[in-house]
Amino acid sequence: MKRMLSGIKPSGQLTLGNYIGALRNFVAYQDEYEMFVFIANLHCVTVYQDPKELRKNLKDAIALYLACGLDPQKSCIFLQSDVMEQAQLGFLLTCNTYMGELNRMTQYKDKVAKQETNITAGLFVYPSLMAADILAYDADYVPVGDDQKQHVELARDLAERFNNRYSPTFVVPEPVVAKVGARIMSLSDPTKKMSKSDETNKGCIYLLDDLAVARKKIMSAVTDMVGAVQYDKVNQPGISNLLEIMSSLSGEPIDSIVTRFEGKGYGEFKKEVADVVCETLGTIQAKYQEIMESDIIEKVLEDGANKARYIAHKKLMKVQKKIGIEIRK
Ligand code: ATP
Ligand code: LTN
Repeated sequence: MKRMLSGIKPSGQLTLGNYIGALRNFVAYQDEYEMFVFIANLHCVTVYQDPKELRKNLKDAIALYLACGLDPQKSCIFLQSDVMEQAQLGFLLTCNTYMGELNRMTQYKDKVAKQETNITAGLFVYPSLMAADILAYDADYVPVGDDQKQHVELARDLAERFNNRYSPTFVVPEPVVAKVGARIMSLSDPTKKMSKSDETNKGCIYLLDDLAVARKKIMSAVTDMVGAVQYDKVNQPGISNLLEIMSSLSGEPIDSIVTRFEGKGYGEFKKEVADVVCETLGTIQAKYQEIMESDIIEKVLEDGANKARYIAHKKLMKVQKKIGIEIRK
């Protein structure tokens, strides 16, 4: 069975973008692959987080993993910081990454371009840690949204570099980006990604949003003056985004939705999008409540960390021997 791995940062409450672009796919893949899914809590602190909020977001994220259908019997679910080997491998890979490569990472470049202050060294080297997350487990595939593809490509480069410099050690991973829903846009500005850590973003639907609030956000989503429900990302980014949301949640192809709404107004269309979204959120939230009331989270994390640590430890030892910093057999 091929192995698949991915992670989400608990840098805020999980969004509909995270669900459509990531979580939903993890759930679908867990029957087909040996799945490793973790909470990237180390990645998360590359930007300052309020500790109290972080604790809440972290627990909610795990509960939402389970509520969205990740099954601990099928997937190894764990916390990044529980596997110290991952961070140690991260350091070793940082020593095999060039500054120029990190300088080229769009996520970092965007922050620099926005003249954000207090960009940390952790944020700069984050892609090398992400490579370690992936390479420690010999993941064959890494399902991610569009914005993370470049980081997985760096992980490939680092794996190949290490394999060539020393000897074959790492599996070279492949990014898997879904055709529909890889980049859900903000409802208030459909030229920007729907992002959980964008505080000004009113166009973001959180998985734990009150259903009435979520409905209102959709009904007031920015559209255009064209007046026809069509998939045209350039001229109708708002409507196209709603079409992607609806299609990925209902399974109905975009073409078929477009045909059904021929000659109909945006109000009617938005109402149906809101119905589909609220149905999804309602189901997730009911399961989330059950999970929060149980004591399953700690057990899941403990089992996940034990399984993950075993694999990452073996890989780290192998790497350290090849580099020459470990002399014991
Ligand atoms: P942040 O705002 O802190 O950067 P984020 O919401 O962009 O966070 P991440 O934790 O970086 O989310 O992403 C987790 C996964 O969800 C990644 O695979 C990412 O590509 C995917 N993802 C995030 N936002 C979207 C979106 N708007 N559309 C599709 N996929 C998304
Ligand atoms: N950087 C990713 C989260 C992440 C990840 C990973 C995803 C950290 N390590 C390894 C896939 C594989 C993000 O911000 N979404």
